[in-house]
Amino acid sequence: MSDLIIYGTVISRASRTLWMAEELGIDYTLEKVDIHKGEQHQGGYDALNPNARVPTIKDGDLVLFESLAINLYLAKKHGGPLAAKTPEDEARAIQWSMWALTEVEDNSVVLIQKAMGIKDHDQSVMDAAIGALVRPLKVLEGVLSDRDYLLGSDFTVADLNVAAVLGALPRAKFDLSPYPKIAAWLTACNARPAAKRVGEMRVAAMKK
Ligand SMILES: N[C@@H](CCC(=O)N[C@@H](CS)C(=O)NCC(=O)O)C(=O)O
Repeated sequence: MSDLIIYGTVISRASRTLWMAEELGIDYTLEKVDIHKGEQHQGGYDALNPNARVPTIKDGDLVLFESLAINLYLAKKHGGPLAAKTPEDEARAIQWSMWALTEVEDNSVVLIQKAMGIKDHDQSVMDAAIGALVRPLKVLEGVLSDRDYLLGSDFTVADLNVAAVLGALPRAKFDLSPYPKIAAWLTACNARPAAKRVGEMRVAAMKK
C-alpha cells in the first residue's frame, strides 16, 4: 500500500484530492468509503474523521480532512509547478480556496443536488442559489480578465481548488455564457490530463 491513502470515492469531493494526486503523479491508494452506502459511519471511519465525511487522507502519521486543505498540503509537500512559489502566492492560494468554499460551494451544491436527483429543491431554492452565485462569479470573471490563471500565467493549486468547486456548475447545466472568462478558464482546467483521468474515473463509477 502506498504512503498516501485517500478515503472516499470519485463520486464525491474526494475527486478533488484525486485530481491533485493525479496532477502530482504521486503514488496513492484510494480506500473506498461510499457515502451512498453509509460507509462513512461504518468500520471506524468516523474515528479517522469525526465529521464522517469524505475525503480524508492518511499520509504517514498525518490524518487530514477538508478536501481543499488536503490539496494545499499535498501541493506544498510535493512542490513542482502547482505549488505556490512565494508566501504571498501561498496566501493567495489559501484565499481563493476559502473563497470557493464560502462564496460558491453552498449554492453550487444546491444546483448539482437537483441535477443529480439527490434533492428535489423547489424553484424558489434554485432561484435563490442561482441569484447568490452572480456576485462571486462576477468577481472571478473580473479577476480572470487580465490573467490566464488565478496566480498569473500558470495553473496552480489555487486554480485546481477553485475549479474543483466550480466544476459542479457545468455538470449542473448552469449557464456560464455571461462569464466567458470563467468558461474558458474552467475548460482549460478541465482539459488537463489529470482532470480528464478523474473525469473518466467518475464516468466509469457512475456506470457501475
Ligand atoms: N468541506 C468538506 C465537505 C465534505 C463533504 O461534505 N463530503 C460529502 C461527500 S461529497 C460527504 O462526506 N457526505 C456524507 C455525509 O454528509 O454524511 C470537504 O470539502 O472535504
